[in-house]
Amino acid sequence: MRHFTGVQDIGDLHEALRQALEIKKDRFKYVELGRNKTLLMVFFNSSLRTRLSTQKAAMNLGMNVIVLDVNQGAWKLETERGVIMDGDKSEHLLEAVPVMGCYCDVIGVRSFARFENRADDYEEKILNQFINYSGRPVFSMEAATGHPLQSFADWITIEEHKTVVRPKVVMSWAPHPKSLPQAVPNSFAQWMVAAGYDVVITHPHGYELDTKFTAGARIEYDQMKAFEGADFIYGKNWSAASPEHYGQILNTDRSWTIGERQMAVTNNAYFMHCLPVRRNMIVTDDVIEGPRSLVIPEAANREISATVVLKMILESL
Ligand code: AN0
Ligand code: CP
Repeated sequence: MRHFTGVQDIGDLHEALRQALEIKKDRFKYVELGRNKTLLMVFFNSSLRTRLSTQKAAMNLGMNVIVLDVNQGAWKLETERGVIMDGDKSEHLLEAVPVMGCYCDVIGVRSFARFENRADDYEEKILNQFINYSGRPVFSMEAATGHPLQSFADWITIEEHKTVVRPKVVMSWAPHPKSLPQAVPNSFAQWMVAAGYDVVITHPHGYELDTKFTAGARIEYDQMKAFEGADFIYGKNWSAASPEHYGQILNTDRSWTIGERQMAVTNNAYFMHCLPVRRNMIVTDDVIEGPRSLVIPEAANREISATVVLKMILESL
């Protein structure tokens, strides 16, 4: 695997899971693989888990790590061609990216949807500029439309906790005060369908995700109906994905906040969320603190998914 931008890049899913469980038993098994190799992590947006878990993964593999927070200390970057750069941006991405490639062997990029232009976001313009101009293998640390390292970790977590071969996995929209990207729900839906689970997505009207990511999942607009018999509940907010309302908040109905009322109709489901989460907007204190909450094991598995992905990339160098 050279680049990692989605589930399609990982190859055979069961082999990936086997490697994940192997690494979980012995995180330093491949510590020689990354000797004298450098990972550059480039952040256009904030992060806690991705930053720490990916750096830890690189250290598991013996790599050196450099972190660049583009908005803190680097030059402000222009991303459009043809712009007369007489404003506040001092450098163009088309020089900055190949320069970054000079100092490392692998690049991880976090670059959220900007909600300025749907086509640019859905074409993954920034991530693709890294792929096309850095000369290095590139992996997504959450780009405009996907967060595959998160979904891989979520999948490992479900495999570790499921009690039936094909669990019912329900992803539920929940309210949030700010516009959030569709990256996490897109990747989660796509990865869960690829894993062969019974996948249901529930959200208010207007929050339909792009079918490129949700094909194979069922949509149920009635949240309580969707939750019936669920084995896993995945809470997440996202903003509207449609061209007419792209990036907008269309609904703030707090009856969608996931609490004991909804969890009561599930099959004693586990609760999952990628974090960071706003309590009592997305999920109540009781549910997230309850015995069926998997939010911490999911975060722990981010180290494992990142180690597998970096290992596969290092093996391709
Ligand atoms: C981001 C999002 O929803 O995509 C990152 C989640 C991993 N969340 C926020 O910006 C709060
Ligand atoms: N889940 C996740 O990616 O968290 P961060 O935004 O803190 O990295």
